[in-house]
Amino acid sequence: MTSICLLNGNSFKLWRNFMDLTLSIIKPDAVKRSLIGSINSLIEKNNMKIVGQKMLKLSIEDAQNFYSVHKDRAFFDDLCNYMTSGPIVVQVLQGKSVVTKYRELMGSTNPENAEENTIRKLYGVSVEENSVHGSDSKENAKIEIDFFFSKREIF
Ligand code: IDP
Ligand code: MG
Repeated sequence: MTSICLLNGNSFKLWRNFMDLTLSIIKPDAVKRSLIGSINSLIEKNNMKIVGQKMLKLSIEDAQNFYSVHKDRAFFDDLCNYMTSGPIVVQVLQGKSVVTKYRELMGSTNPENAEENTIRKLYGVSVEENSVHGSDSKENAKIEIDFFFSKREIF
């Protein structure tokens, strides 16, 4: 009986509550080089589930809002120009401790310092064009997911 209960809808929703969500962005440099499939494959091989995904192009205002935490940094204008230079893929990832887990798979901000087999080591071009974004905390993950997704777009 227990195993049947574990499979019913309510129990599935309860189980989902133990799984975290994070926001991932496949940045313009990676989309331009046709790396969406390769990056998604790494995400899935590492037991993170893509539960929301769409391609879009940010306006300059979108980029400035999304990266407002960096507005006083010297690289802010360049970063916003780069993030609006082409389409991006925004994704919601689900998994146990997925915020930390995806940050680990991404690697360090500067690809030169990133660990072997991380996305940024494999595909990053420079400290700016580093192929992917991932939320840095559970709190920011919620804010960033809400920035891009409505509830009906997350499965
Ligand atoms: P993160 O993406 O690893 O969390 P952040 O410090 O939050 O790194 O920076 C946001 C983004 O800004 C980086 O992913 C990168 O694209 C860009 N960036 C960060 N530091 C620099 C820099 O020193 N020069 C140019 N771009 C930078
Ligand atoms: Mg960051």
